[in-house]
Amino acid sequence: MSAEVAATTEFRPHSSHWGVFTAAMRDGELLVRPHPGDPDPNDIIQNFPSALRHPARIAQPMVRRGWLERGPGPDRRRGRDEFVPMAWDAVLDLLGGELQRIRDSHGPAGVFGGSYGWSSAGRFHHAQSQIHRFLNCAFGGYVASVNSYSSGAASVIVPYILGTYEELTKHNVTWDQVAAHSDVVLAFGGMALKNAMVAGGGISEHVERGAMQAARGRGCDFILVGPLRSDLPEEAGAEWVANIPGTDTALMLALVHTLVAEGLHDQAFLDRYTVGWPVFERYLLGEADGQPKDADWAAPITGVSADAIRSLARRLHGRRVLVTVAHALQRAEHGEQPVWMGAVLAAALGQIGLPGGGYGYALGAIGYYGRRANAVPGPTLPQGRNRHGDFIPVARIADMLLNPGAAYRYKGQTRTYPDVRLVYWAGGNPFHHHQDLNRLREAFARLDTLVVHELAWTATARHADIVLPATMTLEREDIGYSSHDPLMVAMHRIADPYGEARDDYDIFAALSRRLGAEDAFTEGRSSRDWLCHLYARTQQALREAGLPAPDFDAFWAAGGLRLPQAPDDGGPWRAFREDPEANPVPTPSGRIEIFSETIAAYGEASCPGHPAWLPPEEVPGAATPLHLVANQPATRLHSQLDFGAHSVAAKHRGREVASLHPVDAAARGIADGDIIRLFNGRGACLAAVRLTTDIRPGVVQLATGAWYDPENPEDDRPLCVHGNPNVLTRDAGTSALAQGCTGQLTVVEMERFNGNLPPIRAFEPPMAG
Ligand code: PGD
Repeated sequence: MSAEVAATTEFRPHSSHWGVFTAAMRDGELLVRPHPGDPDPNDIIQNFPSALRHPARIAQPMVRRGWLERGPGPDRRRGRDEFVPMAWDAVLDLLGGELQRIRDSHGPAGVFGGSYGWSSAGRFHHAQSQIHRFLNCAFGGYVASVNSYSSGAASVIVPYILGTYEELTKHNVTWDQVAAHSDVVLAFGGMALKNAMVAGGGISEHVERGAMQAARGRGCDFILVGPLRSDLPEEAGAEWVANIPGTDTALMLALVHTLVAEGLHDQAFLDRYTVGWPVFERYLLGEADGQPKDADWAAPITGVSADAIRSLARRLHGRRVLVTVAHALQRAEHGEQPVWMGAVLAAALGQIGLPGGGYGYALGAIGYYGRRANAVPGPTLPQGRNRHGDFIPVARIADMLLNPGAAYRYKGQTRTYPDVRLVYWAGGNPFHHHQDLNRLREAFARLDTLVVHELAWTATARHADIVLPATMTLEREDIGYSSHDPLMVAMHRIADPYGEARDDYDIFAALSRRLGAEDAFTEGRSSRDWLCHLYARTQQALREAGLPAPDFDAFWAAGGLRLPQAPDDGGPWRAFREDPEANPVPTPSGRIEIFSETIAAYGEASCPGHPAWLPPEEVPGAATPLHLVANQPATRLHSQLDFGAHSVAAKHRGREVASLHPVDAAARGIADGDIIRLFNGRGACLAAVRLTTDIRPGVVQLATGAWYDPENPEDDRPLCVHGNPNVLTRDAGTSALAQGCTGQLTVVEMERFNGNLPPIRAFEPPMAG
């Protein structure tokens, strides 16, 4: 169904989550150039040329031998078996039959179609939207997932305490305001440029480095609180407060305690704009539990001296302070607390709603946060209505598969895990994003059937029963759009599909036909028809605003369209500050909730009615004395195109590189460039060593995204020879309130690896027999 457009030798526009670019095929080689208007392009686009025709791509449909021979059912051979190539018609008949069987015997409750994952930037071929539309329109519904691995705790707690998650956190303070107005940016977890370099849907301008440089040039102080100095760029000239990972809530409590003890807090702001301060203050001052949360109390918890905490608090008084909290902090045990406590610290400083001040939750976490919103809507594929309605919090997938029928808590409710028999994934890689991968393997072994659409042989594809090869974004047309970037991109097709790969849309259209619901899914449109149809929404909005509204052909020929943007007027927080009665925030009280009666009434020990320091269960100890920070990588997005040259070049001896402090290395006889084994009770992986003093002693950092590569897949807990930290992380929710992912932080031990270095096989296609 893709429009038949020849691969192009001219440079044509395209887009990715890591930025807008142009590309061309010349003499069989892919050439990629960043968007000329981008002040700070993302080098990750240079993964494309080597990835396009890499043998890690999936060339034809494949079915796992054991599933083919014995039929659907639980099987520990998943991820260990060989694959049988199959023609498209035959494999679609087989899958159509299996979907019918599941629907007849289990109904929509038998299928998990959450299919979490970032897939690609184009708004039509976005795989997660395609699969949801297919399951809704052609299958009759599915068990869905809610929230995200990025912000599972924050997106749940914010509506109780601040209001609308999107508006009141990530977008309320802009980079322009920081450049022009902030005196102090107090960044918990920093704002690493590698994160801001990425934006869902693709952006044409990366502005963060320039904004920090401008703010710094004006005299703004950046203060980075976190174990990794690299979490703010050099341009910010930041002071570094290297706290123990996972202790930011205690540090914030002590800052607020100092403000209160020294009469430096803004009581008038708290009285007018918040509810619940008196309850919280009793806890803060120790009237509730006998323990004041002062700097002396926080010092041993956080690893920051009491004097440093007190002097930091004093420096915040009377200045335009912006408090930011990175997504990373809430991707850990009790991740709700730093999000909530960051808001309380900002409220106590009284700056919320002022230009460049207040609370910028997650500012810098993604490239389109802190930017002006587009004034007209962009294209979105309608996903239909899921009539089934059941869901799980996204990071509870292994729990669900291992414990059908079990009860769990979420947002004050007791819910029950469904009995899922078939999991269908398109556009995500749970062997990248999920925690405790050995447990995930156990969970997938319980299924009848696992179906995966992928462009490359990720570990998820290797664990599937039916693997359908999907085109890569460069091999199809689409529209690139991000809600806070003015350039809507006509993404031209650059290259022909690899092997027999097909667009996810075409695969779902063919399956819909087999389920007797083709029209319900396609509405009679080809891919090109859909692009025209989705574009019409933006065109109509432009026309209604009295602005030039080119037709689709003109948009396509121009390669893109600059969209109007809303003014930077301070948004809902400014309006709230000016008149809280007329412009309440959408919380139960209409104010910032420092104490939430709703949350308190849920009675969860893991998330009480006001922010609190809740010591984590998992702390360094004798067997695992080090913290492991498993953060986002810089040379790829998550695990995408890990086989691309830019990602591979950043590895050492083929392994992902872990950063550690020379003191921790010396204590174990480890030198720069060595290979180490990182391990804990859940698993083990190899990594290469980079020694640096820009990390707090006692902390090891290993980015996510190296493809899971078990040395011996037959083992229950194989060594990952490549460096995927999710073999080590813990599969537990942030709290009973949100059940978010806690993958950012765990505890480990390490040793020098002295054995023969096992080869990396993650990028070789699996055996086909
Ligand atoms: P990606 O590697 O982006 O990871 O998890 P996510 O699953 O999104 O996976 C996308 C997959 O889609 C890739 O395998 C890619 O090849 C495939 N793909 C791309 N385009 C297409 C297409 O058109 N069609 C199809 N069918 N497939 C396509 C990310 C998740 O990981 C996120 S968002 C976060 S924030 C979490 N972060 C952490 C963390 O900080 N620490 C740990 N330990 N773990 C994390 N996991 C989470």
